[in-house]
Amino acid sequence: MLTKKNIVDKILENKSRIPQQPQAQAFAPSNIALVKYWGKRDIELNLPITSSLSVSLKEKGTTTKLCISDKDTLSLNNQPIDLTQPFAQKVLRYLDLFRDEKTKLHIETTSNIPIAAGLASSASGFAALILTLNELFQWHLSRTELSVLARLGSGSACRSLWDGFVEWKMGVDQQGFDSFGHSIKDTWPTLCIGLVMISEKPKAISSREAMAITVKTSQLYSAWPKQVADDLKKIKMAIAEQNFTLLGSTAEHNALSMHATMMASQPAIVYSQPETLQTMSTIWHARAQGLPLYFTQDAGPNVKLLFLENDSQQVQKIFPDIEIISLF
Ligand code: 2P0
Repeated sequence: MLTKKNIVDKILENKSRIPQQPQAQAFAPSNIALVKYWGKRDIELNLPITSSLSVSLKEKGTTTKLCISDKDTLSLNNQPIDLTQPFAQKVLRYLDLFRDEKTKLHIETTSNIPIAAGLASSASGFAALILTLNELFQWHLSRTELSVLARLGSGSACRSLWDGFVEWKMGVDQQGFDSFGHSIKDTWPTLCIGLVMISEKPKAISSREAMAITVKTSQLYSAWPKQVADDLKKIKMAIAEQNFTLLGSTAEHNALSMHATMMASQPAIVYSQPETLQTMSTIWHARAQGLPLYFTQDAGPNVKLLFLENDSQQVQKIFPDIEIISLF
């Protein structure tokens, strides 16, 4: 079996494993998938069964600072984190792929999005971490190489290396050297995302675990790869033609289909809460009244509204508490 270490060693051949400067810092945006990544063909390397496509949240994401230190320490949003905690273990195991044994680091990570609430915080987290390592060790790697390395931390992190629309091509290589994000050049300055926060609590089941159960046990999963292929074509066409109805309806249908595959798993995986369904119902009602408002939902109960800038006021009338996120 190929390990993460095998892949890192190939990419970092002849590159330094010790810091070249005392500290470094970088930011990476979070991203929301319009066509979702759900299911792996290689669990160790986070290689997906399908491609996916996201939009980055521009200023919402994670800033990571790494400083050389005499021992490892970690803080999250200025709170020290016990290194035995699963979050710290995940970060340290990832760092160990890249550094020599003597290098100890103080890791400061701050995020302006709720952690573990289905808002893709691990995506921006690992993307920021690999960008910071690239600086600290002065590797001068390309965005594509960094995307491959970010994927080893968390699949969706490979899409957080760029602003705007990003496609993650699944690739076919066993080692995953052709499985990385690439930026789609088209912009859409009037496209908006609104966050309807239903819960900030950490999810009951990680998406990593939920994906594995879905692939293994859901009979509906066999229909998913074909749907993703169809949805990707539609979303790319929608972006190229700035066709908002096509973008919104495709993203909404893709998210609901992903959740349907999960609900058909054994045990069933249900991320929605009563308020999630209530929010969907409100959206469908508004749409029936003529408002072009759509949604997407990730591995959590929160709902992300999709709408155009011109409709912001109308949307805020219905959802007064939403946070509107600029994308371009
Ligand atoms: C996505 N999600 O495309 C999908 C939609 C959640 C629902 O990517 O195991 O944290 O680290 O590769 O990237 C969340 O999964 O999973 C995710 P790992 P990741 O955004």
